[in-house]
Order: sequence, then C-alpha cells, then structure tokens
Amino acid sequence: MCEWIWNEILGDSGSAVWRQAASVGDARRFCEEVGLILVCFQSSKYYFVLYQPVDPIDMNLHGYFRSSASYRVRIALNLKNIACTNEFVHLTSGEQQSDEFQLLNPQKFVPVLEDDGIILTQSLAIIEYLDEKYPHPALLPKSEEDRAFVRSIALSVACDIHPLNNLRVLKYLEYNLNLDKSLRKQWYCHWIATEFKALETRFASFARYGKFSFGDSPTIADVCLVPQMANARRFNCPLRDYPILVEIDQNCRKLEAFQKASPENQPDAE
Ligand SMILES: N[C@@H](CCC(=O)N[C@@H](CS)C(=O)NCC(=O)O)C(=O)O
Repeated sequence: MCEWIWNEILGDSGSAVWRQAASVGDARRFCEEVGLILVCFQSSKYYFVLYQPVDPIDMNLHGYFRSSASYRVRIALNLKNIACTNEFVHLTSGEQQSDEFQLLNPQKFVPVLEDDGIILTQSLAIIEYLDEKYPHPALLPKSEEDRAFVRSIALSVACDIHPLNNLRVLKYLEYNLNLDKSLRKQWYCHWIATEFKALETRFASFARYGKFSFGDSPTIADVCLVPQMANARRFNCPLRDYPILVEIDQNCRKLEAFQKASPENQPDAE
C-alpha cells in the first residue's frame, strides 16, 4: 500500500515489515526499543511503523572480546539488528599471526567481516559499508557538515588514540623497550588524556551533542567513543575531567545494542 515510502527509505536492497501501533507514542517506543527508524502515518484507525527486521544474513565477524575495533563493529551490527556469526581470534595468544588469519587480513588485525564471500577489514570501513548496505538506522547524519563533525570525532578516537595504545604497541613497549607496567600505563593514559581533553573541549564549544555525540540518536562517533571509554576505565585512566564524554558514554550504554556488544558479554570473554 505504501510501497513508495518503502522504496524511498530502504532502496532496492532493504527489507521491511509493517507493524501496527495503537498510538504514535507506542510506535515511537517500539522503534526506540529496536533501534530502528520510525516511519509513521495515520490511517483512520492505526499508526504504522516501518522497521528493518533481523535478516538471515551470511555474515561472519572475526573479532576478540577485548578488541575495541571489534567492539565498534559489534555495536553497529546490533544497532542495525543485523544477524552475524562470530569467529574468535585470541589476540593475546597471537592467533592473529597465523598464516590462516593473514589470508583474511595481512595487517594481522581484527576485526574482519566476511559478508557472503566479501572480506572487509578496518572497523570504520566495515561500519560505513554496513551503513550503506543497511541504511536504517543511519549511523551518519544527513547534512555534509554534520557528517564531517561525526566522522571527525570517530577519527580522533580511531586514528589518534587507538593506534598508539594497541596491543602490538604495548607489547613493543614491554618486550623491546623494557618499559615496566607503570610506565606502560603512563603511556596509555597520556594518549587517552591528550585526546579526551581535546574531544571534551570540542563537544563543549560546538554544543552539537545531545544525549549522544551528535543529537539524540547514536552515530559512528558513539560507536568509536564507547569502546575507547571502556579501555580507559580498564586501564584506570582518570575520567573526571571529561564530564561530557562520561555522560554520552553512560547514555549509550543504556541501549541494548551497546550492552550486547560490550566485552564482558561476549562468548569468548575471559
Ligand atoms: N584501524 C584498525 C585497527 C584494528 C586493530 O588495531 N585491532 C586490534 C584489536 S583492537 C588488533 O587486532 N590488534 C592485534 C595486535 O596488536 O597484535 C581498525 O579500526 O580496524
């Protein structure tokens, strides 16, 4: 009956189902719960809700419970309600170095996403791929300017904090430069503090944040920020100087999509 909305919203690749809701409030609540877009219109009797259901998709995520780049992809998959199987790569025992894994990713990094024979690496490239293929809910805002803002937050985390504190870097500090645990922690928290300070200032002065990094729905900025906050907590880096980051992180972690993606809730958690 409303094929045009369907097509406009989802394009050719999308799948959708109509649901009936007694009121617009119920419709909204339903969409919030499943984390998908609400397209609501009133017939004489009902409001209708459009959502993208869990697809029986042939996707496989190679990841590790504590990997924050894998954590980002898990959040994105959950927000979009995309079904995916898991392959666990035990990073601390070096499974990423195996010949078999290097066929998937010569960089020896998780995550790797296999989608129907396509092999994808780099968490942000994977997430944007998912966002293009399954556009709802969108993880990037509509306007160019807003997209640039959200990407800049995501990239601050993914390019300017995370690579300095990655497992292979920490191992190099330990085994090649003989830095003890407290110096490694100092290194870790130094890079967290440097970039978190800048992010906090950014949020405070641009005031584009709402419940989340940008407005009131999660974007790739949150998808990157939350795992980095989890890492900062794991290394006991002080967070008191970043109240905005803490608040955004707390709001995100109220959502099931973020909870289900967290390291402690993964089957390979130790
Ligand atoms: N830029 C990459 C980074 C991937 C990455 O650093 N993965 C880490 C886990 S979070 C890893 O596999 N580390 C293995 C190692 O350091 O040996 C991405 O975003 O996917």
